[in-house]
Amino acid sequence: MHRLITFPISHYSERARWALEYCGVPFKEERHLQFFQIPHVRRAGGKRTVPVLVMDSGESLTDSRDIVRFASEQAPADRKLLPTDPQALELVESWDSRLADRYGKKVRNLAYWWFLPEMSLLMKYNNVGAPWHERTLLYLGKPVIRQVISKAFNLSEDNALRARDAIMETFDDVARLLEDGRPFIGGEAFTTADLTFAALSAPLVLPPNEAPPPQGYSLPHVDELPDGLRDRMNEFRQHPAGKWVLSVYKTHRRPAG
Ligand SMILES: N[C@@H](CCC(=O)N[C@@H](CS)C(=O)NCC(=O)O)C(=O)O
Repeated sequence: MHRLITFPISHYSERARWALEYCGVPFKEERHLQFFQIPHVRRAGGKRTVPVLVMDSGESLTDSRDIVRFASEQAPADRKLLPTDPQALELVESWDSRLADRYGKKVRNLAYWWFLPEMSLLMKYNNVGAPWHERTLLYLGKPVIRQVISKAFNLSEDNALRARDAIMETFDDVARLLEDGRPFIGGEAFTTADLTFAALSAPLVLPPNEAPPPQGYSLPHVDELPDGLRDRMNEFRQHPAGKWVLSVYKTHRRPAG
């Protein structure tokens, strides 16, 4: 069985998890917490980021993009995530890269900026399914985690505002693309561009997870948020692109079979 090394709350991990489940590739998820992933990732041949897929063959895929492509290769014909038509493929790949490279990092920074002050709520979802000793040590490190993460990602009010504006630009671009009535970014078929946009946007719109914990993506429920945070999140949840993400989670966050 392939092993997928993740953080429960990582949106890049969700991108890989969703692709594997959607394409019907069996795998076992190994959830770790921030910093504790490093030895596991290194042993698997990665640098330090999750997700990493350790395949049956012993080889590893150390980037979510490669895991999505691997999943699509294994998928039955009606679950492929890459179009065969060259023009559609070009559009899908260019969106996929733009989203995965720049956009995903902006979302991570804004989501940490929002959730770090809500440490108890963050920990409740951050830690789901991780080993008990990692949970205990992260809990003990709680007083410094906020500073360490803030420093690592250079979080500040100004940077959060800049991230919000860049994210909104992408939301507007996606909404504009969908205005012609197409159901998906690349046209008629659900592809990696849709999966990537939805998975990487999930921390901003909080789609409900229908799988029993510790399966699926571990995110707070919108009703648990303090009012101020819920209001900020509603800007994304009520945007046409945000509504589209929520609807795609409902219709396409389903395993094959
Ligand atoms: N390009 C990578 C990015 C993955 C990434 O940034 N993962 C974050 C979690 S969302 C991570 O592992 N951060 C831990 C670290 O940087 O130490 C991919 O798509 O797999």
